[in-house]
Amino acid sequence: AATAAVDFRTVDLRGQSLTLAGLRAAVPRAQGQTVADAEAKVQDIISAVRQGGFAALGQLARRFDGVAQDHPLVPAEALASALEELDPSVRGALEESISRARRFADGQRPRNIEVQLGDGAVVAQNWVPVARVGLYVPGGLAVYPSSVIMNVVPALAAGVQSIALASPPQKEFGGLPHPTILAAAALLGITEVYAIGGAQAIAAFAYGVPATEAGPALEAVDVVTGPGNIFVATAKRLVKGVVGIDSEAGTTEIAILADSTAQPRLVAADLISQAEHDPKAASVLITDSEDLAAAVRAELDRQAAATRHSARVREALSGPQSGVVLVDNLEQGIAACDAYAAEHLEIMTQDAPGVAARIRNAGAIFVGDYSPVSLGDYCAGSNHVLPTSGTAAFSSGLNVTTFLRAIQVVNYTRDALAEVSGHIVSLSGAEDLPAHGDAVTVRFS
Ligand code: HSO
Ligand code: ZN
Repeated sequence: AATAAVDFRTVDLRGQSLTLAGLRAAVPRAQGQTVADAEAKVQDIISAVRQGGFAALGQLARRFDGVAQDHPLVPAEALASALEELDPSVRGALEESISRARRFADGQRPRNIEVQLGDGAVVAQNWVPVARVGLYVPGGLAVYPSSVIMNVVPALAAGVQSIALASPPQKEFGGLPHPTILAAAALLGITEVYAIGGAQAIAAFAYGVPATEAGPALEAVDVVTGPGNIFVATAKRLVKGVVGIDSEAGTTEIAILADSTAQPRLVAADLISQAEHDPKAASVLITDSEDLAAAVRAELDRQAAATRHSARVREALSGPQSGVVLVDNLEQGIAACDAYAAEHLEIMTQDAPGVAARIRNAGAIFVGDYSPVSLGDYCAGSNHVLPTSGTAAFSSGLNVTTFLRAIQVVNYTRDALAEVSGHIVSLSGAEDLPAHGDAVTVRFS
């Protein structure tokens, strides 16, 4: 009902000295519907695409998207006309977003290095782009032209030569992806765009799809990236190893570490902004101030009632994955943030930059009152494709290096090899692999 309050639960960690494992178990998390739960369903989809190719993709498009489809490749004319018809203010915003993302991505490009380890002993490391990538742009409850930018810009900055993009077919647009997505792709010069959604898009990219009478083959890629729902994140986990992936960028999360100096109105607005994505989205406030927690609750009730996607927002805020975590002090707050490993972490405390510098686990960190997650979603220059559900403890948000490999190049002279040949022979003996040693000594006999 429109007047229902938000049921934002409390996890009270005060007075407890929990280990990292204890903290991890205590912080709010989605129950059920994890990547592991979705694996069986997603494996069926991947197998269907591998076996049935475009015919199977057509059946899945009918089943999940309600459209008839012979071949998912988007015609060049559709890309061109989407760009022509793009609203000028949206075009201006996309261009600014692209420009900032480009400047930051260019700055991210790692430098090749060369280290001299002795006379004539040189080891270098060269960053080399992968040949071909498949970028996924979601389109379920919302459409995400911003995600086109977040995927494409770092791939271009890395120097990737072949870029394919997929986004779900939309019934109301004749089975093509949303026109704003097509326009964003066209703006970036991307010409290979497919109307394929969800896990089936990830499978098509990973394994490739043979040509049919209806159209050309979709060539398999080296790396698949992009955000998505639980099924997309699961598909990426399942194809990892066949291809590279960025991270498991699933259902959105925001955590906010705030103290008594934070402004409840802003805290609530930011929690709601990400809850808007999905009824399963997670919004978590971590604070040592009971007063702030109470004021944020009141603001959540007020703002959630007034927002456009009220029902979705209330469901997200009231789920087990959302709530307030009460801590004794900032110290415990930082530990809770690290245990939670949020996709997005906002710091709204005194000395926000100092606190931000102490965080170890987060997909991206937003510092102070004027760096909301929405800024990062659209126009900061940072990337919004970020690891979710705790995977920020070991993976990074999408960036230029997602599309690069570091190739180490060894170049020793005769004298430089001679200098370490005795050590090689010793170690080859210790490992009972004498042919390794022989391969060195043969050069000097
Ligand atoms: N917050 C989402 C990205 C997004 N928000 C796109 C709006 N549009 C995941 O980081
Ligand atoms: Zn967002």
